[in-house]
Amino acid sequence: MGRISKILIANRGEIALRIMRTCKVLGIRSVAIYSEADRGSAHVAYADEAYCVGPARSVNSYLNLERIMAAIHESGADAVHPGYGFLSERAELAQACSEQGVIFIGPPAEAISSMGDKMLARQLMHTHDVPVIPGTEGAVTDLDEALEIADRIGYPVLAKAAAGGGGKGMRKVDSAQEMKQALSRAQGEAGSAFGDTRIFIEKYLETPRHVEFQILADADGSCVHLFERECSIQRRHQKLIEEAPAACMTEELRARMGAAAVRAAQACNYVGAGTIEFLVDEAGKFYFMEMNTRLQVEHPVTEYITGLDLVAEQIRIAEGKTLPFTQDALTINGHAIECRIYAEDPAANFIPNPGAVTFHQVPVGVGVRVDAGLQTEGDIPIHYDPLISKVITWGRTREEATQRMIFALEDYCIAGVKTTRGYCHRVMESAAWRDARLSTHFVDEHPELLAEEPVPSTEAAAAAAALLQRQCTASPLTDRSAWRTRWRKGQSSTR
Ligand code: MV4
Repeated sequence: MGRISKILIANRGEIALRIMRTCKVLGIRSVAIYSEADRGSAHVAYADEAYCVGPARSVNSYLNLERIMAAIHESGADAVHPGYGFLSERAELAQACSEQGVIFIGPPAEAISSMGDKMLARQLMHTHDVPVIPGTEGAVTDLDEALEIADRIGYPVLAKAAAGGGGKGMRKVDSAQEMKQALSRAQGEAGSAFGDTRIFIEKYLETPRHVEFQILADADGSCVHLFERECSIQRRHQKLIEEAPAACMTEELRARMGAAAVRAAQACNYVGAGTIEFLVDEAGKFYFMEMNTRLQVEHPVTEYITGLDLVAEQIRIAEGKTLPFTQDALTINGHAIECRIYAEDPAANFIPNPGAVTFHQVPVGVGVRVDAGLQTEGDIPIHYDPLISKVITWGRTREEATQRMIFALEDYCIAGVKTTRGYCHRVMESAAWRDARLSTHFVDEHPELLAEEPVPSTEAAAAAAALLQRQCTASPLTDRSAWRTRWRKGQSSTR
């Protein structure tokens, strides 16, 4: 450990740029890696140096541990930030770093492995007094055992892959008759996706909310939580809209869930930034679902309500510094919302719609932040996650943050690909969102919010951007003629 002076960012797109921005603020040099498909990407241009790590396909580049370790050595980087996705939750990268004397900006390899096994994590949580969903102790070994457990906890149940996460290898079972087929299907899926056929069974929660707690832990064993985010609006097991704090939260529940989140982190000797995901049922009971051992896509909403820079905190922790605050010093300020702008077609089950973004101008304003992977134009390659950017707004209240989001999405000018912008805008204007009637089934329960939208043309987006520009230049703050008139008349500026 010790001072970090050069960080290699083992990632691409908006998160690579986000991390580099903090590096710049802290006076740390940044090293980009890129695949052949990303040669012209913004994250390559923004970095102090950049290394090609292989061809377009992720397995050959952003997941290529050998090439990445070689880039670390060649650049002389003393630390690696993995971002999210790719190698961020592979214990191998953390392990390789510690063997090579490179600082991994993330938790110890052991914490990654124990939380990566969803069944092991469940057992660990149970022994540390963190509530888990009623279900099996370990893996189910045969059909009879599965039927017995399901009978005891009551149908419907969920068969989940031990190595799973993100909804893969998950099967709902409504009755005993369905058990045999559900088990073999879940096993088959888990086997081909993870090479691990172990399955466990949980009570199926009908309409849960997804509430997660951000935690920070230092190497001295101190741990705090940075409150919660609600991420119930998802499609294909991928989050789309998040907010902090959760609209359904009470002070009492927050205190209990926050304490459970801290216990969860301490149970696996966690160090760094992490997230404990919970499901909350209609009765307000909460259950541990999984722990994410990385910085998450939706971290900016937490940054807005706490005033912290989570990447800077990660770097401080990785340098061996102790947390600069205690739990008591942390408070929630206002409300923040994130809408993810993906190159996808919402009307076609949100299938990816990659391609060339021919025009891109992001909104600005008080309480508006945009983390984007490209500037005025660029490609959304087919090889990776089609996330283009994230629009994050802050307000004193949920209503103010929503209003700012509505205008920010209207001012977002983008052409060339179909995006989730319009869909997010309709969600923001819906009564269900206003009344915070949220659950993990939100997207399915609101088909009226889906709409066929054409691919926006470059001309239309450029015209919209020009109109916005005109409104800005016509403002009394920037119009020079208005200023001159007031100066001549000797008036003080009162507008
Ligand atoms: C559940 C559940 C209901 N009951 N477990 C989805 C992703 C994976 N990490 C676990 N998931 C779920 N587990 C029980 N016992 C419902 C889901 C779920 C879900 C959870 C959070 C956010 C969105 C979701 C969408 C569908 C299902």
